[in-house]
Amino acid sequence: MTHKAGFVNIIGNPNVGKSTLMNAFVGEKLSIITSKAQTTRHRILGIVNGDDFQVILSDTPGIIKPAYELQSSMMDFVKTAFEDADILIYMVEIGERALKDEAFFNKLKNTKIPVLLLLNKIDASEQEKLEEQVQYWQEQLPTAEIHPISALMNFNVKEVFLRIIELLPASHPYYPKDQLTDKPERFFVNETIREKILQFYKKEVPYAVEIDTEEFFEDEEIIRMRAVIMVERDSQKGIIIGHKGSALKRVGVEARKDLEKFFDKQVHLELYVKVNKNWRSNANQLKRFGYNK
Ligand code: GDP
Ligand code: K
Ligand code: MG
Repeated sequence: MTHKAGFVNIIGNPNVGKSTLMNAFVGEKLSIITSKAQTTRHRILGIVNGDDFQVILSDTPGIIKPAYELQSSMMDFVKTAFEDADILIYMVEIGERALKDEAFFNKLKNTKIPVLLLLNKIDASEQEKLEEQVQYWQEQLPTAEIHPISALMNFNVKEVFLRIIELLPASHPYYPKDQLTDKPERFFVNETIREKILQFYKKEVPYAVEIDTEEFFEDEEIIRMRAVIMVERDSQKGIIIGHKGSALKRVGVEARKDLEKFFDKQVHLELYVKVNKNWRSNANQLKRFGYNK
């Protein structure tokens, strides 16, 4: 049995239904983990695993900005999306018209990467309009494969997913398949805490910090997590903790709020700070924190 794996980047205007599609894919599958962990290549939002495939979905929110900002920001994004992908999903919603951005469309037209154009929200459309739209997009992007779908109503979603698997290149999995159930969750916890530290402390401190979620235990009512914030010096430990623990408490409260939203569950988050003078240079520790280099 040949194993297939690859990166599927979802691009499109805000609110066309990209996140809804991700959730719909999840509903079809055996396992998926969402994470906002930054990796060297991708911001992974969802990995869907099967016995003989691994689909790594990446969604890029809020990319396409109002007209005056469009050119530069979109082209930056488009550049990465095109470099990274094995398959591109270009999502539009019914009634939407092509952007008058030739560079972007030329890229979409000329790329060697397979492009699936998903015409979403067809549940909210009449048949006649749908036919007109399919024709319109066929003219706009003759090289793309057009699939009318409803991400919300789960219409044609499975068919699109099967098509993705067909198009995936033969490859070993990029991420360990047996570890996905807990590791990315912990990564997400790490990243959420790190984000708060970046927000609340001055520049030098956050970069001396590494987070390790040592415990992640989920039961029916609550998820209990314990994370260590590792710093390099005693002085940094003092700063992180703050006067009578107030600074650390703030990190904990704000991180917990985000995590409860993310996991949609009550969270108990215990944080403590540890001085580890060599965390940066110790290769094994770096590996454990997810660095490859
Ligand atoms: P994103 O910004 O591209 O990620 O879009 P979202 O997934 O957040 O969806 C934006 C809005 O469109 C939400 O209110 C969704 O419920 C709605 N939506 C998404 N897919 C569909 C669909 O297939 N049909 C309809 N009627 N609404 C949809
Ligand atoms: K949205
Ligand atoms: Mg979204």
